[in-house]
Amino acid sequence: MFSRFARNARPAARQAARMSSTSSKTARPLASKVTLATAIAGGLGTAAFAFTNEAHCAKSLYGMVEDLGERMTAIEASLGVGLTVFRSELDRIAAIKKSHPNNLAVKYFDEGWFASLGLPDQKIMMQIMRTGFENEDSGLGCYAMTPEDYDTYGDFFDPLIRDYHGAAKDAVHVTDWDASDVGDNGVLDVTKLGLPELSMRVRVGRNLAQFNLPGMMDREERILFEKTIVKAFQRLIADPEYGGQVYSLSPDHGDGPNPNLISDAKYNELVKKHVMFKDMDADPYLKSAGIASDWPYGRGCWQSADKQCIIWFGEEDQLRIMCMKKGTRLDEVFNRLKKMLDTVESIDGINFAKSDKYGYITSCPTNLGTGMRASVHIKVPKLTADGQADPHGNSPSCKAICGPLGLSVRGTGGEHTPIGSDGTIDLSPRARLFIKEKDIIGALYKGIENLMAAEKRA
Ligand code: ADP
Ligand code: CIR
Repeated sequence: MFSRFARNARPAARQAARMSSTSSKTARPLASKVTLATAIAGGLGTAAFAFTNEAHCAKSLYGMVEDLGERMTAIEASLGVGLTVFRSELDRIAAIKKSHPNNLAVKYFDEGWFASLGLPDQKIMMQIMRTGFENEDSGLGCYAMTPEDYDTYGDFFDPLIRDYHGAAKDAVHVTDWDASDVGDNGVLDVTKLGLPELSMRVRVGRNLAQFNLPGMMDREERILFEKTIVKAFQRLIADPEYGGQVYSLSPDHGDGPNPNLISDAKYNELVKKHVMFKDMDADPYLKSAGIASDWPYGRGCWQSADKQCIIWFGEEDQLRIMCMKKGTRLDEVFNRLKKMLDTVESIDGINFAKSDKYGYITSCPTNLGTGMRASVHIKVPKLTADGQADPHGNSPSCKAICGPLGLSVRGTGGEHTPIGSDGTIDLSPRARLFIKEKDIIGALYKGIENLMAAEKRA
């Protein structure tokens, strides 16, 4: 249920960003009623404190404004204000419930529960849902707008998350990177499976607790985030283990030029090399969610001198942190990523958003928990014969083999890109939540073994 305490607990820096935002996008509410009430109470409370110097006076003012907020919510709910304001969206959602039963967000959206929320929370819920009702074919259909949304709108999110991740009601996420007992005493060597060097990549999604998630950010907050993270990158650049440089797409920094700006040609070269992400503005799901807004402000990456460590900023999650190289030992990229993450987390001001129930917070509920996708590019020409010409990398026969094995298949340029003409696919375990990190890398190794056996049989 909507928790005013969760809303009030929104970190101060993010409150300030929301309150001071100059964005005119109606889809992005600047401040919820309770946020506003808190600010008013904060102002009044401070004045009262100055006059009387009695903490309980400020406290009782907070209480009064909170009570007022609750009463307003009750009045709005009983008048059905939200049901009128959002009638066309709600009708659209009701129609999609029938036409697209696999759209999970639409499936778990309950109009009666929505009506019980105050108008500011209804606005946020609509933004969370927008990608799902503007893109009826969504498999998941929603993105969180702030790290707290998973609690604040838990009545909606929790059953959806447990359905998507096939988890019991009481399952709690556990983080564990110690892969010393996985494979051959921690060694995951694909030459033991008869394979040559493969392109290997392990990434995690991370978000800083003090910022909104990318769907709720405005241009000002995206630039502020970029400046914050680029400052943190200086620690990596100064470290002989990493070094490297920052590549940024922000045309300017609002208050002056962007020293890390790269040309279009350099950007395209980095995309081709799998270093930078694709144009997010071309993704209808991210566009509807507001995640692609203000493109290309606040977008870029840092890459280490040896090119193996990369941190994206401003994509679907504020940060995607990854290790990537051609090699034979999966454990090497996995362990290097863990080491890099420990270094990043030790930097002042880096505080990853985390939930007791769901582990690391990500924009998309599919990535919650570990936020991890571990993948290899691997050649399976027989299994992909029916998909090599498909522009979105869809090979029904390869998917039929991989699905029951808990594996996802993508094209070699990432999600929704074609499979290589030689039958090369991007193979990764599907699970992210209620699974340990070490078991994901173990599952990738086992998955490669199973897939190669299926390719031999085909
Ligand atoms: P994500 O993995 O972050 O969910 P994508 O599937 O869009 O996102 O992939 C992002 C980029 O990473 C793409 O350029 C893709 O080709 C590249 N990539 C993913 N796995 C590998 C790999 N094992 N080797 C090389 N590049 C990879
Ligand atoms: C959907 O609902 O189909 C899209 N929003 C994609 C969901 C998969 N998650 C992801 O790419 N992070």
